[in-house]
Amino acid sequence: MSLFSSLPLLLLSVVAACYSETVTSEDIQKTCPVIACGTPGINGFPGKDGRDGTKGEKGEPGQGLRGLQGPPGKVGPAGNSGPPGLPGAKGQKGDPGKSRDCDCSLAASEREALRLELDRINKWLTFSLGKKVGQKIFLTNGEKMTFDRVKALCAQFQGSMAIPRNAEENRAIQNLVKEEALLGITDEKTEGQFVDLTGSRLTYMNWNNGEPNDAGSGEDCVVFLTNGKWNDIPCSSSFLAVCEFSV
Ligand code: FUC
Ligand code: CA
Ligand code: CA
Repeated sequence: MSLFSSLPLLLLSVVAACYSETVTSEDIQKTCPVIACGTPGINGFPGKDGRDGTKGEKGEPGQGLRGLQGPPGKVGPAGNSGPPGLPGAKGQKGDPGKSRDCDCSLAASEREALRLELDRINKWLTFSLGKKVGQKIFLTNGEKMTFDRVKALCAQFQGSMAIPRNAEENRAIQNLVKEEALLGITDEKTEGQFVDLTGSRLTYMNWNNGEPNDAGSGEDCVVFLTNGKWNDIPCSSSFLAVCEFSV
């Protein structure tokens, strides 16, 4: 190795020795001014400790005694809601409800008095009219009108057009009327098929001989003749109005 190539190394060793913390001023006087060319220098002092290395992996648990248990952790988030619970116990009986048919503003004795009075008036009317059959009564206002107008009139009084459903009812109408009267029967929808005003087929009929004949330009309404027989007639014709009411 030549002097020139080893010189930088030599100088570096000297500088390192000058800046070492462990070197005393006395040592500096001994070492620093002396640079003997051609002869190898003495070894410098060890350098400063290097920087800390990277953190190592976690070690195995120690062998000593285990420490005391730490305090409990924070409360976790609420869990999902559980399934529905069992039905509760049956409640107590409630207060009496209000009936649609009962005017509870009246005392029971007042309601009873009203009911008796209605019964009495009902008997006078039935005796006077004398036409009650079963739970039905036929009434007339004595006026002649068309089918549509009779239908509206009866509905206005919470009744419906007269329809004799059996021989007894037919006789009751015969006793009431002294002229031809309209019945609540029509074959307007299907020719020859007479039905009531709800569209139901009839189970009782009392046609006059040769009727119904749908004569002329057509006959889809029905009149009750004075002999108790029935005849189909045009709905535009006017006859006696008779209604039936349930009693
Ligand atoms: C018969 C009836 C008709 C009409 C006419 C005067 O032909 O069938 O409905 O009453 O008589
Ligand atoms: Ca007809
Ligand atoms: Ca006829």
